[in-house]
Amino acid sequence: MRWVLVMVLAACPPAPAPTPAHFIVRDGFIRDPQGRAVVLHGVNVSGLHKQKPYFGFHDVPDYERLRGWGFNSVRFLVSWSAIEPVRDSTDAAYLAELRRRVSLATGAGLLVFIDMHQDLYGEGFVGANGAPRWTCDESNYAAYRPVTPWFLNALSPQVIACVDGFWSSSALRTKYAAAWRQVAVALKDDPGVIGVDPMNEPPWGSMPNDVFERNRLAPLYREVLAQVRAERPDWLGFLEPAASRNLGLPTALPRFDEPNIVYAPHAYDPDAERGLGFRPERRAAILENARLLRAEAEALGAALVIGEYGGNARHPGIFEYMDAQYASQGEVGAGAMYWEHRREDDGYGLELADGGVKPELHRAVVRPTPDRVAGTPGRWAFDETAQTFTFTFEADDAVKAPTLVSVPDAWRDLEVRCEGCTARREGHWVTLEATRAGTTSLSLRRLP
Ligand code: 9MR
Repeated sequence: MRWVLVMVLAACPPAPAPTPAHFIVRDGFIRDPQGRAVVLHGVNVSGLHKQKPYFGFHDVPDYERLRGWGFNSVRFLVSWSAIEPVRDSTDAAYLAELRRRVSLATGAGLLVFIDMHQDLYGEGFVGANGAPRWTCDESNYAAYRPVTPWFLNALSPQVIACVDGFWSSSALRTKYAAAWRQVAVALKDDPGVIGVDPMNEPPWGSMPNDVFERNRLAPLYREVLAQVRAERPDWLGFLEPAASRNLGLPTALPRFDEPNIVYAPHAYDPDAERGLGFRPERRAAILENARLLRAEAEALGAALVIGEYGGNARHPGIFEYMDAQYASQGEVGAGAMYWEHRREDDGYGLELADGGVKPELHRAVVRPTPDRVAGTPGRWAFDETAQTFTFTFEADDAVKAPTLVSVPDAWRDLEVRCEGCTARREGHWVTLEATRAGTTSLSLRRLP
């Protein structure tokens, strides 16, 4: 006989966030110290970090607002240009401010991993960011003529020259890893920082992308991991494929000997990225791509976190686009980080310039999501018409801590159905205790 427990739960005040300590990767998932699978569901903070002054508006109330929407994590952007604006000279004031800014997020109970960002090589190119100006010859910056959309500039001969210059110089790569060491020194005492994403959307320059991933990118990742793990041996490596993955080319990254690897690709629809909006018939392609990303993660022996997904709410189809992303993440059990937490009316920002929400975007992105799972996560999904979230997992009775599902605070009253578990509302979560090992199913319906 199967027992179905039906309850109506009301929201109650937040409980303290679970204390993070030592995270690992096992069987395709990040695991917390209690052995629970951790599903990162967060935002990128933010494009404002790409240029001087390298930080944005984000303060404690902003992070608390994100918590109230059910987010549990932040991909926090740093820039090599900010760390080492002048060759061989680290900006200590930047690193001190970085430490303070990151602590605002972790203090609000968010888990943080650090992304060293770049778009189009570096600061010397108009509209680009990442590597400091001194890392490439000035003649390249002078000859550069940007085109739109921005990412086509990856084909600029001058950008390619600088990218090739970086990948062919072991001295520059070592300096890059040394900049990472400085980040680790600055942040190593913060237990809420759980890992590093060594390079955003790595550009492959003029090399074949598979040769690049094997012979250039993987060695850089090893070098960066060695540097940061000298300070924080427990930090997870959120490793991205070459930026060519955004064009649909499968990754050729090799399996790493280093432990605790998270595969951290990005997921965008190419037409939407070109500003054309999202055609609903592209939903199947989003789902299929997520399956391929999970297969690539498995081949790497890694967990899967989609480090960026997002879109411009002014463009057609934003709800359908983000709904497809949510469905794809739930189908393959992927963590995912929205690009980006910014205030802007015409852009990917999660909020309007005045701090208001973008309703169509919000409806698809601010939804219940598994946070900690005492066992192996199965699928989760959301039925917009029925306003119902469903989630199944295989409960592991060796894991004693409860399963937590993040639920937006605005979901005041819920109808909860639990098969094989009991549930209660606690802070930003519905907390589940499995009553037996094996398949456990939860459904949450938002009551009007
Ligand atoms: O959304 C960002 C856009 O406003 C910038 O012009 C562009 C170049 O800096 O970067 C966009 O953000 C991208 C991010 O840096 C990397 N992944 C894709 C993001 C969305 O296009």
